[in-house]
Amino acid sequence: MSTYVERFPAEAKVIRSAFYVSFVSLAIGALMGLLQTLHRTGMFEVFSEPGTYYTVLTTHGVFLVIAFTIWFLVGVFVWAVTTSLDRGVESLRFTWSWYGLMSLGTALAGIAILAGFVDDWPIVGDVSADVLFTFYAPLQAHPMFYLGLAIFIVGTWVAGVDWFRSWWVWKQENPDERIPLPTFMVLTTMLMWYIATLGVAVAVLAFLLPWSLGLLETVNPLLTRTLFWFFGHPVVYFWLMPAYMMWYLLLPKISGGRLFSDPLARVVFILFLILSVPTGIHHQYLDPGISEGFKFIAMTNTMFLLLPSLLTAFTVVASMEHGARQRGGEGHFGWLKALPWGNPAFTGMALAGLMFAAGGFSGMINAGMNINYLVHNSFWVPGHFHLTVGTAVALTFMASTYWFLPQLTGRKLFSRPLALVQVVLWFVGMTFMSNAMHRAGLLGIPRRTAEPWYDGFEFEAGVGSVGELNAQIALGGTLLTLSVAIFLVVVIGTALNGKSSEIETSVIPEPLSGPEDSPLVLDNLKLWTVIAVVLVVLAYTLPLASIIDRGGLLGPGGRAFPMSLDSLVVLAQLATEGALPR
Ligand code: HAS
Ligand code: CU
Repeated sequence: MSTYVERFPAEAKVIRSAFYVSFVSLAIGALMGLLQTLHRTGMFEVFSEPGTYYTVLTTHGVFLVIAFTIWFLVGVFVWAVTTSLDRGVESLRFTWSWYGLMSLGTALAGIAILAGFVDDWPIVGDVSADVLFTFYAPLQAHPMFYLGLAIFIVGTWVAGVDWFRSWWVWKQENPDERIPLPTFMVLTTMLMWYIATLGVAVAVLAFLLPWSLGLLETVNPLLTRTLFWFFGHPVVYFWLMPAYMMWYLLLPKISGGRLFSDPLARVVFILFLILSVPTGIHHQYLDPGISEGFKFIAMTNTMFLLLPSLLTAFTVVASMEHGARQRGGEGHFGWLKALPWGNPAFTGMALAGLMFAAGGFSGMINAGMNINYLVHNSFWVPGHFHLTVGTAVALTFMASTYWFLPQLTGRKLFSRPLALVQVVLWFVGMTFMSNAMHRAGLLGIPRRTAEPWYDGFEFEAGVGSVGELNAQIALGGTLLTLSVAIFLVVVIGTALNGKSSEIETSVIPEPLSGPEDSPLVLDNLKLWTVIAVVLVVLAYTLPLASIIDRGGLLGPGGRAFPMSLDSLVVLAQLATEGALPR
């Protein structure tokens, strides 16, 4: 019983089903990426109506960063919890129930977005949700979009309950054991996710949904933006932490070695739990209505948040080096040659890590309050996030699929060479595209515009010419689309492949420094959650209070009941003085 599907056939089916939704979303999103890259660079005018550009961009963004990523990671989390606790899920029915909720949510939100491609539907009229993946006001979507989003997020919450439940039951049977590392990573990620999604839950349920249903006349745009970024920053770690999990668990194993340090890995995930949320305001350095002091605090927290990634760079590279030396690698850098470069799962994840070093660097630049003024809302920002979510995460997910699929199906990977070409093509395509996007941003070229011709405005400077940059972006984007197409061919080919008995064991080797070296306090999830909540309260109470105070809960002039905190105070005074019925 060495492969996962032999040990847990029913769970393998859940994971496969999650992966397939993820891959369909990837296909739709990637196709939109191709249209985008050709249109934005003026290579080919794909749409003549500006509105269509936003429908394409929203489809691209939401299907990739919400559906592709989250569907994939819930599958990985089922794998991590069941293998590391060595027990199946407690109730398959319960597991399929969150799968069902997430599917319903995806379908509703997805249909609302795709419906935007047609102007007027018979009977229902205009249905659209061209609000981009940063769906705050004043952009407004059809209620079906917000409803779908809410159901999808509730689905992920229920999934978290499933994993916590497995852990609790396991704990009753193993009271003195440390939480196995993969489960520890899942639980800390989910705790972070519960805190982060409170922001988007309030934004959607209290404001955006009632507003799009016509129950509220107005909303306060700055408030919904701030609540969005309360969630919008930590969501990037919801994507990254599963990718890190694979770097910690699979990269050392495939390199032929063992994880360098279990305690360091635990520290990294705790740092993400406590620091991911109180930083969201670094997306709002240019928002009027939030004082500089609050922005400065967000910047300071962001700089602390670099730490877990720097620790990861160290731990993961050290583990790879250990593996390479086990395989006979020698010298200061000579060991790099001994790594298993012929294995697409390895090469894809290693290249994803290399690119993330650059993406992390552009993140540090974004995070500086003063230098952010230069790059904000420019093409630089898509350059940054195509290296992070678009490579560190997406390429890791695709590469690890090459390891997972044989485990989940008992079938041999279809064409290793093709898979290898796929991951290298992604790396090359992204090098062209993201580098040129960063440079284009420095020239002042904006992100998110339906008009790539910029009304004849010439963006010439020392950094390069627009024509050359556009050519690189279009070339890179086309290579990326080709890479996704090859990925899908390998996935489908594997699903159709014959069963094989030669699949390697799924057992993850013990770390060099194991849990016995980790201080017990690291496993005290309650403590870290309390600290995380306190930090969020400290970072967000005053900014939110001042936004509501200045702009009203529903915006200036909104039909809000408490127009401002001041008026609440006046009401309270009147009530205590007996002037108002209590
Ligand atoms: Fe970011 C904007 C700051 C990380 C995603 N970011 C965005 C947006 C997205 C995004 C989607 O402060 C755009 C949102 C929008 O639509 O407006 N980001 C940061 C910082 C980090 C960071 C400080 N971002 C990410 C990650 C993302 C992501 C991760 C997705 C997964 N970002 C910002 C800021 C903005 C922003 C501002 C707002 C910009 C604006 O003005 O709008 C840090 O977490 C980065 C830390 C990373 C490192 C790198 C460590 C290196 C490692 C590699 C190890 C190598 C290996 C391979 C394993 C310090 C871990 C070895 C291989 C061998 C062969 C040896
Ligand atoms: Cu951020």
